[in-house]
Amino acid sequence: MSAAAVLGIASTALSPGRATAGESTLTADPLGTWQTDGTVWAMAYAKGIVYVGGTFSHIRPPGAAPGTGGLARTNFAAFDAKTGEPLPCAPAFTGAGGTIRAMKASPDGSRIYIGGSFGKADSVGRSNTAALNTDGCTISGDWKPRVSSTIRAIDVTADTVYIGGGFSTVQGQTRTRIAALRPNSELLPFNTTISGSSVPIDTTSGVNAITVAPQLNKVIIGGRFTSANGSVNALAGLDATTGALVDSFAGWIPPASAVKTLANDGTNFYLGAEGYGGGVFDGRAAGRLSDGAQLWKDTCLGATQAVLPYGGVLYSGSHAHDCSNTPGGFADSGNRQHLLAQSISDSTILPWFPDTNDGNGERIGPRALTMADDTLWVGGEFTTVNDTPQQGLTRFAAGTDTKAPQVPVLNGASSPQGQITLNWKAAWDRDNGVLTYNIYRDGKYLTSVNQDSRYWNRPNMSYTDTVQPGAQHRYSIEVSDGTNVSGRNGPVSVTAGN
Ligand SMILES: [Ca+2]
Repeated sequence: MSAAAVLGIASTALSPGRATAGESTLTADPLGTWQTDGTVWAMAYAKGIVYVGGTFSHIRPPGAAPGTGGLARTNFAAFDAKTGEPLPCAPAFTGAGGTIRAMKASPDGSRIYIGGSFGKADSVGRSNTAALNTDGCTISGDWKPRVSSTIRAIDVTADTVYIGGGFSTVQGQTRTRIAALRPNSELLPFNTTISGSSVPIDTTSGVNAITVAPQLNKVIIGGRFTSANGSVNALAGLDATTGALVDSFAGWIPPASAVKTLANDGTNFYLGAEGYGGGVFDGRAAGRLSDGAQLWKDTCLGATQAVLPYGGVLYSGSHAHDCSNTPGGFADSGNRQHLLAQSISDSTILPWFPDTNDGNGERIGPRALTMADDTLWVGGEFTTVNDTPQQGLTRFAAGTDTKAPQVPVLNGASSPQGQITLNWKAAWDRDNGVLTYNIYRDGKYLTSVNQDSRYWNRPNMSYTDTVQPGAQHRYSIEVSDGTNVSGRNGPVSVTAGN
C-alpha cells in the first residue's frame, strides 16, 4: 500500500535545530545518591572523593525515608565520586553556628579548605575554618587562622587561600569580609576594605563568593557591598596581591541585588545573583576575566545560588520562574525551575530540565554544584528530585539517558474523502528538545514526525494519512528521545471520508 502523506504541524517552532546542533548537556536522569537530613551548603571534589558540607546530622541511602537507615554525620560527609557510596571520612564540625558554608580543594587535591561557622573540626579547636588532608582524612595542623565570624566563600591557588564572609578580623588583624593567607595560616598583606550593603534587607556588608584567576593575578568577589577600596555594587575585581580595585563592573548589578555565586573557567567568569524587591537582578551573567567585559546577562527572575561552567554549558541552581526575556526561556506560569543549563556562548536555555522542589529552610532548592569525574553533584535544601523523594543531594551524569518522554494522547478524525487526520499534543522530555513521533497504522510502522518542544511549549501536532475512501484503519503513536521510546497510545480506529 502506498499512501501519500501530508504533514501539518500547527505551532510556533522553538528555534529549530538548536537542540540537536547546540551544546550537549548532561542527562536529566538522577543517579542513585545518598541523602542528607538537612541543607547542603557547599561541596568540593578531590582525588575521587566528593566532600559535602552544610547543616545536617545524618546521611541515608537513596530511597530511604527520613529517619531510616541513617549514618551519623555532623555537618560533613564524604562520598566515593564514582559509586556515590559514603566513606568513613567523617570529622564532625561543631560549635558556634555548627555549619559549613564553603569548601574548596587545593589545586593539587591534597587539601580541602572548609569554612563556615564552627569552633571545632573533629576534636581540634578551629575558628570558622579548617583544612582536611585528603590523604588519611585528618585535620591539617597548620591551617588554623583565627577568623572573627562566618566564612561563606573560599578559593585557592597553589600558594594562597582567599576567604570571604562576614568577618572583620583575621589573625587579630583588621580584614573586612575578605582576606588572603598562605596555606600555613600566614596572613598576607592583601587588603580590601569592604563596606556598605547593596540590599535593603541586610545593611551589613558581606562577601558571598570568590573566584581567583591566578594567571591574571586577579580575584573577583561578589556579595552585598557598595565599596571595595572604591565604589562598586556587589561585584569587584581585585589585584590578587594587593587587594586594589581593578574592575568596578559599573552597571553590572542593579541596586537591591547581591551576588551569591561566582565561578571561572580560565577564560570567562560567571555569576549568579539574588535581588530583593521589584526590578531586581536574579539571573546570571558572564564576563571576560582578562578585561572584565560583559559577554551576556540574563534577566530570569528566581534567585540564583550556584553556577558551574562545564563543557560549554553553564549549569545553575536557582528557582527561575520567569525567563521570558532569555533565549530559549519561559514565561511566568507560577512554576519554579530549580536547575538550568545555558549556552556559555549566548545564554540560550538548553533542553535540560531536571528539577527539585523548594524543600526546607529558605525554600529555594539547590545551594551548591560540584563537578566530579564528569558527574554533576547538586546539593541544597530540596526534598524531591524529578518529583521523587530525595533530600539534600543528587547527581547527574553525561549518560545514559534512561527516561522516555511521556506517551502522547492520539485523537483521530475523519477528514475529506480518503483522508484521515491524526491529532495529538507534543510530549516533552527533561533532556531532549526535538522528539520523534512514530506513527503506526494497523500495527505497522507508517511514518515519523519530529518536533521541538519544552514543558511550557507543547505544540498541537497533526498528521494526515491518505487512504482508500471509506476505509477504516487503526492508528497508534509513540515518542522517542533518540534513546528511549515511550509506551504506545492507541489504537484509535478511524474511518476515512467517503
Ligand atoms: Ca531524554
